[in-house]
Amino acid sequence: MAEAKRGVGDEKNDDSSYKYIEGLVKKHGLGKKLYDEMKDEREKWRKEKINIAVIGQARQGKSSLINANVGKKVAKVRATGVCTTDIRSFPHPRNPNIILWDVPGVDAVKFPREAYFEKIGYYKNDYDFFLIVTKDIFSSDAKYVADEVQKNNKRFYLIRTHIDDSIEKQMKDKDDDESLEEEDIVADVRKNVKTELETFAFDTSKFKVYLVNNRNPLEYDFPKLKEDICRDSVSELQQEALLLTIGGYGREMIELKYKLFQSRIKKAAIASAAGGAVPIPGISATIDLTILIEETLTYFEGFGLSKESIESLEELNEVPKGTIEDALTNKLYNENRLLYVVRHGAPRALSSWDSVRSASLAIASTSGRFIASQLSLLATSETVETTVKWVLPFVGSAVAAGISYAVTSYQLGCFLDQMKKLAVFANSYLSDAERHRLEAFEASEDEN
Ligand SMILES: Nc1nc2c(ncn2[C@@H]2O[C@H](COP(=O)(O)OP(=O)(O)OP(=O)(O)O)[C@@H](O)[C@H]2O)c(=O)[nH]1
Ligand SMILES: [Mg+2]
Repeated sequence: MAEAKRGVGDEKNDDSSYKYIEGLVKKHGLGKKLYDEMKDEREKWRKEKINIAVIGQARQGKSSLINANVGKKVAKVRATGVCTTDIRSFPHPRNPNIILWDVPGVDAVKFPREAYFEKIGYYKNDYDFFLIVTKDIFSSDAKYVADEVQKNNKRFYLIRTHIDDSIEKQMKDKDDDESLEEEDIVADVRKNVKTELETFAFDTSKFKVYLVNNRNPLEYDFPKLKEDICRDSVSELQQEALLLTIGGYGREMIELKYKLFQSRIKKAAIASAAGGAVPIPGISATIDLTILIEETLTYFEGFGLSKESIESLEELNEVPKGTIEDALTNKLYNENRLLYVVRHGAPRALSSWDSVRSASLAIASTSGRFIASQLSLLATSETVETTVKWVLPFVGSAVAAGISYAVTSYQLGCFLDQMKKLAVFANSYLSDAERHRLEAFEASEDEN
């Protein structure tokens, strides 16, 4: 095995990585087959089907929970009126293979226990996990559902909605001279829910209850809920699909995503190497650019750092439009001009073999030329050279392929590290915004 130092972003350049790449090159050779294989590998998560049942009695906040999870109003929310008791499905707008099912709870008349699982399409829809929703107390029916689900080795999450309402009501009801903090109320609700669950013989050391406000998925236990859903995934593919679709903020979430993106870098770099073997002068940098841009934009979206995500973050935090976006853009501009150009200037590349071969559209633009010039500087750097030496044994005489691998791997690694910092930055901004929200809330209480 070749002796070479690791390049930044090349953390996976260990023995198993070496064998993985060597095996792939032996099997497919360098070229279209390997390029396509690596593209399929990076896109596989989109085909992963996940059915999530959101279950509960009428008017508990099921539809609102679905909307809060997908970040869009897909399910109809009603304050009053006759509620429907049918089963409805809501494919995630960004990934139709992740489907949230709005499912009525056990009901003595329409959905009695004996026929319940048959009626809710449990066997047909093959739900992967359940979100059991209540705005008040969990009943023995919730326990019944949880037990059945567990028998089938499926998982469930207990969700108590309307925590914002509970806080508001208690604040209003308190005596004038009583000192009551929001945290006290939340702690109290937590304690009560635990006691209720113990009444129904739930093992509360094993199952937590997530207190949420469906009107703001950044608050209370919502981020933790998303994080646990992703963390509990039954396979890496399921986790990738969940992380890239339902996402979410929070420090832990950033770590999970960072690890996922690290594992994608190798696949992107191999694809680049496969393309780099094409003996067309000058094409190597073009190929790097195509894959590099697409992969980088995937990380931006995944981290919730796309312009669209930042905008909805501002809305949820009720900060003036542009506040977080401007702060983020300034930081990026000052700290990593190349990444700034990718986020703000690069057209989304067409990552298909044909577009790669017929020269990327991206390279024709001013931003594309800037990125390409930076990459060609990088191609001659010492860091890249050491990785090229490492990779050369299996790309043989195709030095261009080695350079493609090394440049893509190094540059994506640098971008990823910078994006992680940006995600942490946006996250800390969130905490500030949350603090402001609380201050505003307290001020309005003073006025009342
Ligand atoms: N304050 C607050 N209101 C909520 C929350 N979740 C839901 N609501 C409100 O509660 C009402 C019912 O919410 P839905 O999401 O329609 O509840 P549902 O369980 O889907 O109701 P049905 O489909 O009619 O059975 C609506 O007015 C929502 O805006 C929450 O966490 N906090
Ligand atoms: Mg509903």
